[in-house]
Amino acid sequence: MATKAALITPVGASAIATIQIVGGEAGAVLGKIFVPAGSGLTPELVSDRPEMLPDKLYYGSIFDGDEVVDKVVAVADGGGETVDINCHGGPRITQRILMLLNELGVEVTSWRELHEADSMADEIEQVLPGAKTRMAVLALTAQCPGGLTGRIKELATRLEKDSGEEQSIRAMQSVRTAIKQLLSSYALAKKLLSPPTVVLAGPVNVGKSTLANALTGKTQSITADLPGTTRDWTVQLVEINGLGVNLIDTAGRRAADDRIEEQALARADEKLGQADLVILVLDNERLRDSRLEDYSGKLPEPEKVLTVVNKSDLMGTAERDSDYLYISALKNENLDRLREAVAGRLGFANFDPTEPLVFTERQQRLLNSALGENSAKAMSNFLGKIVGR
Ligand SMILES: Nc1nc2c(ncn2[C@@H]2O[C@H](COP(=O)(O)OP(=O)(O)OP(=O)(O)O)[C@@H](O)[C@H]2O)c(=O)[nH]1
Ligand SMILES: [Mg+2]
Repeated sequence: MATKAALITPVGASAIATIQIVGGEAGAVLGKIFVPAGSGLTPELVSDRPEMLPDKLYYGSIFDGDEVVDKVVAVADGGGETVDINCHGGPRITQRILMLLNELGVEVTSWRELHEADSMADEIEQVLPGAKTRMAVLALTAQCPGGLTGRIKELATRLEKDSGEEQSIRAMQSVRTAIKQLLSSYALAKKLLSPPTVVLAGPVNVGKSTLANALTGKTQSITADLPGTTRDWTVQLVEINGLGVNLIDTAGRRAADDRIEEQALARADEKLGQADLVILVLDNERLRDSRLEDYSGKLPEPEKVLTVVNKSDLMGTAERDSDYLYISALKNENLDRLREAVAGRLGFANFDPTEPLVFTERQQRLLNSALGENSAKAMSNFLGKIVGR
């Protein structure tokens, strides 16, 4: 295997960063650039280098020629195939050490690739730090030993039963159906782990920004009884029924007054194009003469548009159209129903985080490979790889 190295701590300035070298040449490569303190020599001049004992910390210097790049603490594992260099955490230092390693023939890569997960437990560990909500954490941690692990093991057992040919064909059929069902959960996992974009759109002055503030629980957007208040769009990460979403508030739509407003509307349209869901906010007046022609061709397909009528507190006993959800952003009315509707449109109506969830591309690939196999043994082999040994 080629010797590889990666920064395994987060990118950016920090007190300490760790660069890990993995592969048969890891120890030898370290020897070319690292000199333990006390020897007073540069790497080229060390002829009688004391052997670095495994699993011991060595304080010393990383050299580029005869120039000291950084004072570091290095440690090599028993086989000498993994070396950690704990250096100072300035990006220039870490980059320089990685460049030095690269010049010595080491392939510089990402920490993910350095430790490519081959089991679900590894994958959970890798994905968990990116989970933005409690529900995402619950869903991930539920996948091992239960959840997806449990389901995969159960499917493998079904395939491994030593029975007649006919039964084996039947088992494969039932496992295929179960796999297809599992594969459909991957879209949900992607949304759970990478917040979808929800855009607030609608005419001016209907209360989009007031609604944005109500959903985020902060006074982020300026609101005013002046049409055209919002210009640049804003984005906030909001939790909606356990799901993290990027909520975007945009400029209200009307015939633009000036060039700035024209630009604001163009930017709002750009966001509409990126939306996983658009909350189209109207008020009762706009609803009555709503022709929405100025949106023609700008809104995404109808399944991605949720129309709400705001300012219901001003409506008194006026008749309500059952096609729409009536809310009051100002008085906090029906916002729970709105949250439910948003979660529902994004596929999370009855989401149970303890149910099996396919949450990585590797799992998806292996499940697809299992689907394509024609023997129970080959299918179960792919399933085994998902769980890992
Ligand atoms: N009564 C009542 N007033 C509301 C409600 N929501 C917003 N408003 C008021 O309506 C006015 C406009 O609200 P904004 O939130 O600024 O409206 P907007 O849609 O963001 O407007 P633009 O940024 O101009 O497009 C403000 O005076 C709000 O206080 C509501 O539910 N009920
Ligand atoms: Mg606004």
